[in-house]
Amino acid sequence: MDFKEKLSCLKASHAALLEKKNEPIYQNGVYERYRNPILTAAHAPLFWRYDLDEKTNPLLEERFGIHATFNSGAVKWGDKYLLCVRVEGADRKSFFAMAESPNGVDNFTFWPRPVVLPEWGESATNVYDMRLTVHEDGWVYGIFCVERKDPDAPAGDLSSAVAAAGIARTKDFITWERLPDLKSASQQRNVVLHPEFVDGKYALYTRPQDGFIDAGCGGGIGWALIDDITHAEVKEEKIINRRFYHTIKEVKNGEGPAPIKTSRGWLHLAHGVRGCASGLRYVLYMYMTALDDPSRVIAEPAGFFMVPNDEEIIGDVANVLFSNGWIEDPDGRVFIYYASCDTRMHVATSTVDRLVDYCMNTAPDGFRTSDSVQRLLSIIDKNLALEK
Ligand code: M1P
Repeated sequence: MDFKEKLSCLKASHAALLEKKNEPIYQNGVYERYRNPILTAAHAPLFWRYDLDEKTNPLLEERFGIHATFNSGAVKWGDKYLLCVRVEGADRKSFFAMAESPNGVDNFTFWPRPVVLPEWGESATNVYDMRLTVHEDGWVYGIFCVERKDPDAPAGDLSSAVAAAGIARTKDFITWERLPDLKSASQQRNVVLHPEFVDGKYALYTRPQDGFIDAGCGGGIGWALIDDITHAEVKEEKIINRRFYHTIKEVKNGEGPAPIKTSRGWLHLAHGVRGCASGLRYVLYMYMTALDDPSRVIAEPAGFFMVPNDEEIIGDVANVLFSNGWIEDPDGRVFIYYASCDTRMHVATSTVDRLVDYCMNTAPDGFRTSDSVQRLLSIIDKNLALEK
């Protein structure tokens, strides 16, 4: 095939991928999972990956490898479903790029250019996992992890890093104003801005951690009120959603997207991590907090909300589901955007009513096998009584 033929084949298969229709394939009453990943590395525009000039690239070779598209922030903007996607190149560096869909479940298309994020402080080695919050102050905030090499790492240790929360804000997702990184006594990842002021202050869900990977004594998902978002500092932090022995969040947990406000309380989506023979296993779980105090947990179903299914279990970092974006439509429909294995993006749909019902009417964890049996027996007895 000559250059032109090769290029036209590439264009045809890329267009077919982007136009592919999606459909729900699994439902358990709480949510529907969709058949196709909504964004993969192959969705990245051809003009990102190839030099399309025959004179300089006669063999039509890729010049910029895109490896993965995952952990995306999400927002409804006008009539578009927007994702702020973590795109990872072949060089392991992540960057953000916006993608949009007309219906939230398929036809996701990247905007032509990636987000150009202004630097703050020492230039970041890596940035990732942006949570978007449409705040009542009128800005859309993006809080993301900023990774830099640990300056105190012993010579020869090329892995130790320091994680901090970077903060930027925008009104169009093209121009971003970078604010100073969150000042905190500990390292931070999975930091999320609450959409409303609380006691007249900005409020953050945090995840204090002892080291770059190790949540250590961090305890779980934290809560901190911030006086000035343009110089954000964690002065006091309390843990509102703890890790527990022998649960899906034994090793670590972290807030997902900004919570959704409902008439019964704030809906939260989070990830929990446990260790097993195949390494760390990341699953999604939900909880709710009080309307009058978003830091007070009022419901938390036992166990996971979603785990990686057969196809989702394999990827760059196996056994991982992670979500940092969801969208509530005015009709109450909720689009849950989640990534599998740090590799690709998926969608599941539900409604605010169904998610609240799930949180309020699924029994909480009793932390003992005997309690699990009692919970099961109460469902069985009730159902069997219906048949009499
Ligand atoms: O590889 C799984 C996830 O690991 C980290 O999450 P956490 O800080 O909770 O361990 C993040 O790097 C995340 O991006 C990644 O998906």
